[in-house]
Amino acid sequence: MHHIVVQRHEAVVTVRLHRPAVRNALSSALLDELLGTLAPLDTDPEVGCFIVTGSDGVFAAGADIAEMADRSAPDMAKEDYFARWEEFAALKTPKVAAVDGYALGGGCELAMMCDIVVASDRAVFGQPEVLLGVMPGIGGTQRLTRLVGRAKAMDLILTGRRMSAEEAERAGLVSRVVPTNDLTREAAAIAATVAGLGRAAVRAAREAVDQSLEVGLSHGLRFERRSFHALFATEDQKEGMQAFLQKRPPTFTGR
Ligand code: CO8
Repeated sequence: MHHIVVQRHEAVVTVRLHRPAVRNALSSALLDELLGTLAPLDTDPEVGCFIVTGSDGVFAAGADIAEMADRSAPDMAKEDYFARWEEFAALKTPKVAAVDGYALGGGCELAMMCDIVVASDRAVFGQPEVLLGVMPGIGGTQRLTRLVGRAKAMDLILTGRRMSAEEAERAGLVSRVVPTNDLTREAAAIAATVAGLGRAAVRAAREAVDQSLEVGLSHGLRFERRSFHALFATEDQKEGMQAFLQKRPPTFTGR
């Protein structure tokens, strides 16, 4: 592994982007390593949450500009460049992004592909692609607009300006902002909480929330109800409800 560092602590797997010389720029090789690592773990019943993080002061400075710079339009179309990032977004295991410093371009898009975004108070988000003569290409125009609304998405994407963690939280891109020194601990605590819950419930809830970005209300409500009903086939549903009624903590088994 050259571009990421992977650590496992109980049911939580942390992936640290590690291309310090280029501010964790997201190359195709990095994506290969990321998917090669996380896709098999996505079906591992012992894994309950992923954390994606960067280094001190840089989450990721975007897609790898050097890799793209000389490509032609037919090259990009033929490869369907960036399409495989959707495989990352589609992983069923909940993903926590722990963002310190720059999350620009593809870095911001990567954070938005995660389910819970915890940011340090010095994190900076932006979609600066117009400054390079291009536009967001890993979901920025779609996810950012759904998360923060058209007015702010246009402001950020058409000017390329950066926004602070505080503004990103106010706008709905970031779940929590914490002091920089607390970032790792906070992300680990969130991931441990999620990983300790009933696996089927967490995965179904995650998928249902994301459906709200895809479909209309009545379809989404139907999807939610069907998923809710299906959870009554799990032992964790019986255990969770019985434990509540018996006034004791639940023991979830993932079945
Ligand atoms: N790609 C490749 N190399 C990079 C990148 C990047 N995204 N970002 C930084 N680097 C390299 C620099 O070239 C530099 O290399 P060298 O040491 O050889 O000169 C090294 O990293 C350090 O960079 P800086 O000196 O600039 O470091 P600073 O700490 O001063 O600044 C910043 C850090 C603010 C993050 C700055 O590097 C920066 O602005 N980076 C570019 C941010 C950006 O524009 N991101 C958007 C990239 S494009 C994208 O994500 C999606 C494109 C969509 C295309 C759609 C196609 C289908």
